[in-house]
Order: sequence, then C-alpha cells, then structure tokens
Amino acid sequence: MNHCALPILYSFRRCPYAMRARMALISAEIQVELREIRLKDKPAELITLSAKATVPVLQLTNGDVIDESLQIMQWALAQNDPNQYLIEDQNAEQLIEFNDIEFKHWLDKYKYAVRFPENPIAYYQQHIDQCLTMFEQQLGAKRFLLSDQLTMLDLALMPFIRQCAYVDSDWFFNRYATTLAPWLKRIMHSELFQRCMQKHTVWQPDNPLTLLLPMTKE
Ligand SMILES: N[C@@H](CCC(=O)N[C@@H](CS)C(=O)NCC(=O)O)C(=O)O
Repeated sequence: MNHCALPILYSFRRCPYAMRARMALISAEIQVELREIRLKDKPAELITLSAKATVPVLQLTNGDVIDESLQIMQWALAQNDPNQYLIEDQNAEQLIEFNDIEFKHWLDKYKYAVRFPENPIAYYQQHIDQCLTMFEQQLGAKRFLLSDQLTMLDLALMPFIRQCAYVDSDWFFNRYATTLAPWLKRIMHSELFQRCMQKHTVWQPDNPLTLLLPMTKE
C-alpha cells in the first residue's frame, strides 16, 4: 500500500519511456514521489508492483498501478492539461505505435551496431533514415508534429529521436538540418525537457523523499 499522500513514479533518467512520462506529469503539474532506479539493480518494491519490471511505473494513491508510459501520459494529462497537450488523433496513435515498435527496433540495432555485426552500421542507418523520413514528412513545415503547437505526440517521440540523433550527430543534424533537427532542438531547449532531465540520486527506502516538482513557496 502507498503510505504517503503522493503517487510514486519509478523512473530512470535516461530511459526514453520514462522521459515522456515525466514530461507529461510535469506539464500536468502532478506532484509525485520520484524513485530513480538502476535498471541493473531494480528495487523489489518495483518488481512487486509490476512483474515485467520496466520503467516508468506509476503507483497511484489508491494503489492502482500504471506500468506503460503512454498510459501514464494519458492519465496525467486527463487530470490536468494546462498546455493542451492531450490529443485524440488516430494518425498520432499510429505514429506512436510505429515509433515504439518499428523505430525502436532499428534504433536499438543502430545504437548498438557493434553487437549486431551481421550487418554494417550503414544498413541500420538506412532503416533509421526511412523511419526519420516518415517523421519528417509528418512534420512538414509545421513547428511541431501535429500543428504549430506542441502536443503529446511530440513528447512521446522526442526522447527516441533525440537518442537516435546522438548516435551520429553530424549525420543527423546535417541530413535533417531544416526539419527534425530544429524540431528536436526546440523541445530539448524547452523548460519542460530541462526539468524532466534533472538528476536525482538513486532511491533507497530510508532516503529523504525526492519530488518531481519543486516545492511551491508559501
Ligand atoms: N512499453 C513500456 C516499455 C518501457 C521499457 O522498456 N523501459 C526500459 C528502459 S528504457 C526498461 O525498463 N527495460 C527493462 C530493463 O532494462 O530491465 C513503456 O512504454 O512503458
């Protein structure tokens, strides 16, 4: 049982799924207890809540557990959405699915190409390029993927495209210099992203509470 009055988020700073969840929670101004974990040394508390033991996992104050990043985003923005990030758009849903399955598949190969020597890195980059071209087409001349306003779709995809960009940043920032590169930088430089990337020490049960949002001044 969750003994304190706040939801608890199990998170890992560099995990792209956890990043999208944190951005949604921060935007929704939902205070949570943040439990930064190590993927190689997961706390038993996390595994008890969710047997698949991936991050992010959110435990609500009523004991309910949400262990899928997209559902955490949707839950958070349904509570409070001051920036109007929540969307209902079939095309956006398909793009997120494409991102989480197809793009993520090639991203893992591209990022760790040395572990997949059956193909040269250029082969993986070619597949990555095809995926990025799709995202680029979706972006068009807009500032963000759905319109000139940022939405949940941008937040859901950005952590993965960021990861991809830095595998070979010269290639990415040249090839997508007028499209995905400025889009990515726009989000990376946003206060929201900066806040979601704050560093926290790894959680231990007897540590003082770590909060996702800064305490509001009285
Ligand atoms: N479908 C899940 C995927 C989450 C996921 O795979 N997270 C990775 C970290 S980036 C993880 O926890 N992997 C488990 C591990 O490495 O042991 C979601 O959207 O929340």
